[in-house]
Amino acid sequence: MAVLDQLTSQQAIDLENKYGAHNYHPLPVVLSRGEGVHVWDVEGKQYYDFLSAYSAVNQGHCHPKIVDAMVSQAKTLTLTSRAFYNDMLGKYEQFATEMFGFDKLLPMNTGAEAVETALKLCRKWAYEVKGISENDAEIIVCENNFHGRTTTIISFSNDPVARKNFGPYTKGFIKIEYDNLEALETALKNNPNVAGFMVEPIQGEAGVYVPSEGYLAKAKALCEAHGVLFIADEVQTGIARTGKLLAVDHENVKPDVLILGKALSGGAYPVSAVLANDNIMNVIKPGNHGSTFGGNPVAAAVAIAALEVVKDEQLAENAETLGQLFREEMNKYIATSSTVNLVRGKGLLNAIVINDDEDSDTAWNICLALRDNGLLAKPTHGNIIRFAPPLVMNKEQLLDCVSIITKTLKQFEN
Ligand code: IF1
Repeated sequence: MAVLDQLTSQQAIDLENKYGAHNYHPLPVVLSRGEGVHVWDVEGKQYYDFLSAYSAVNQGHCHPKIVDAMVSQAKTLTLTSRAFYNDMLGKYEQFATEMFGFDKLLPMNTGAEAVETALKLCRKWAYEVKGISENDAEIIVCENNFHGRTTTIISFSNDPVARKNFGPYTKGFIKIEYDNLEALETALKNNPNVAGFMVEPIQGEAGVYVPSEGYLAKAKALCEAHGVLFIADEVQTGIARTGKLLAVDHENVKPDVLILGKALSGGAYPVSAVLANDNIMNVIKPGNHGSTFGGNPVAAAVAIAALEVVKDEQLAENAETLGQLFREEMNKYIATSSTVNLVRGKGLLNAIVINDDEDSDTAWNICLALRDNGLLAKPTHGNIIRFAPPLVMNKEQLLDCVSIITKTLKQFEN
């Protein structure tokens, strides 16, 4: 079959099944076009995208400003490696550090790479600034975390599917309960080898689990008191998703190390970054860390455009307003529902919990029905459905989506 032949949905699915590794279980829908809050399948059916590529497409699909920046830079210079300077990286680093309020940025490509970068940075800081003896540094993480899929990152996951048979695992991590300040204090107390605490401001994969109010601020204060770096993984929660530029902004917390990815490029290109001030970032010297593609000129141009869109179109404010409306409307439905237990979230990162077991297929079947009714979402943990539309949505579209969702849920009421 010629590469440019138009496939049917079934043909595309069959090809992936036959020639691709089976490392995903996608919802059966084959997309071929996207614009703003909408995507279209190969048969031309239109859908609202309520996943946004796991919050990478916050700025909407194929945002013209981001695409223009990408195309124009792609026609000029794509890659130099960091063996040479390029004329875009510095501009991007200045723009992003000013926007997020840090001295320096270290550019990478994927979220997992940025998490790895933050862990390496934290360890090196621990040995060279904090004075922990070599190989003794420990980093505290939370149960039910999701930080990516590299060997080190899955070493401190507690998801058996993500971990099993990928050992031996990387040492040096302490796992504590999420949203539990006493557990954090206990882990910090009397352990001079703790170098950092890495946390998701809202646990995404765990099911959009929002911690108690004040948790992040108090956790940051505890870290400060113990001379431990507070590392915020905002790969999913950052870039306006939760109604502020960063989710930590809800509690006015300034992380020592900030990890960004996904929507840093508006989903146009893999762009991730670690930000920190000089007292931390300056431990990184030539040769310590890097990546062939990290900081390439296309990534830099795309990221500047993607961040400008967030500011110019006031996406954080929109996410805040629409998120409140969404939860209000869903709560009205839930009040009389026996199928949905609750809705939770912040901004436009939300989830509903279905009244069924974690190993039931109800949430999956609801997502299939949502698809048939023109809205795409994906279950997590069997009975939770994540709702994360692009942040360029307007009120009318959101209410249209609420009516699709409630109409679909009604099919499942008994
Ligand atoms: C997949 C979830 C979302 C992340 C945080 C780092 C990374 C992620 C907080 C790594 C990635 C993804 C990847 C995606 C599923 C997904 C996810 F369901 F697992 F929880 F977004 F909701 N830190 N999250 O959420 O970033 O290396 O993927 O660029 O397909 O595995 P990455």
